[in-house]
Amino acid sequence: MKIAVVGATGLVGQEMLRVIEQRELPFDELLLVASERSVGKEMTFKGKTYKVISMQDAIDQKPDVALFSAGGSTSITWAPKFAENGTIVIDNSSAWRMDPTKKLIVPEINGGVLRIDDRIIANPNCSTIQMVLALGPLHERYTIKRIVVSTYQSVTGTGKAAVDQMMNERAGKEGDMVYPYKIDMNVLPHIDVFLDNDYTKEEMKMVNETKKIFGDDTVQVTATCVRIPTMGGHSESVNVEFEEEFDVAEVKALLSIAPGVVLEDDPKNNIYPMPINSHGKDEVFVGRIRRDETQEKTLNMWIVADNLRKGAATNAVQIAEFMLENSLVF
Ligand code: A2P
Ligand code: 11C
Repeated sequence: MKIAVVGATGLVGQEMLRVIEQRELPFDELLLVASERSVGKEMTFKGKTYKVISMQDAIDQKPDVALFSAGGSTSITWAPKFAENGTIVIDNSSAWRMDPTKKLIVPEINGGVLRIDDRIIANPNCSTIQMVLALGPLHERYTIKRIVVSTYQSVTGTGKAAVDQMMNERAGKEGDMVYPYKIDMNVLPHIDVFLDNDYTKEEMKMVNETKKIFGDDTVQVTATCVRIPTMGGHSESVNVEFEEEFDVAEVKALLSIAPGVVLEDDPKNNIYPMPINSHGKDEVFVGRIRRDETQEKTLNMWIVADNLRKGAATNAVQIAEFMLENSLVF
């Protein structure tokens, strides 16, 4: 088993390496790949020193699996070249997610659709992953009609340069601006680019990816995605209307046994999910579960996860684990 981490020097790439180590993903050989700028740079992993190699060198070494997190345009250019050479590409960018010939996977929800001939597999957007993981068991039981979601997303979702912008602002230093405005001590209702319908691309990812992962176009989603000056961990306020009536105690019971979900819901003792507690964790945390008193069959909840872990690196590594466990890698 030869694994390549493409974008190994980036925030998600670094997290992928930590997840590979912590989850003990088995491999015989590891290739660390980044842009020409980083080729030759030395990186240490599990006590061993590796030299960063180029995309072409990585292709020539025919890895079995390549975990990509190097941006959409890099994926468009390079993922097919790896795939043509027999490598299974698990791609964290938005490049292939809505391509009808590619699967969009959260293993706990729809891993079962993966097949041995899948060559480019898309990892969903971080804010979508944490939402569908928590809502999947409820959709199965009560059938979701409509989701209204507002997000509170960390600067780590944008990458290293955004973390630098926030830290420079905090230190009163000059530096490059990644966002159109200051982010520290501010809130930006703007993630990714604005589209013709005045929603952002991030908001439409939540709409379209949710339907694709659930395999159900009838699920209505409307989203407002917001960047807040937090360091690690996306939070979501979710209002969800079901076809069937539910019982709040049963909702909590379902979530308490849902794979990858941790219920943190004890308001009397101030127990609820917070991004600061999600750092470095693979689970999705759910709390503030309560009936919407203004509308029938409708629930409010609060969902938090480390966007670099389950929202990106962990989910990608879990797709690789799923392929291995189900003999879908040859
Ligand atoms: P590099 O460090 O050499 O620029 P982040 O989102 O945290 O900024 O990380 C982006 C990752 O994608 C980095 O590892 C970066 O490598 C990598 N990357 C960016 N452009 C390319 C490219 N054209 N080919 C390969 N890797 C790339
Ligand atoms: C953010 N969700 O927090 C984005 C990052 O489509 O994979 C990931 C963008 C994507 O800014």
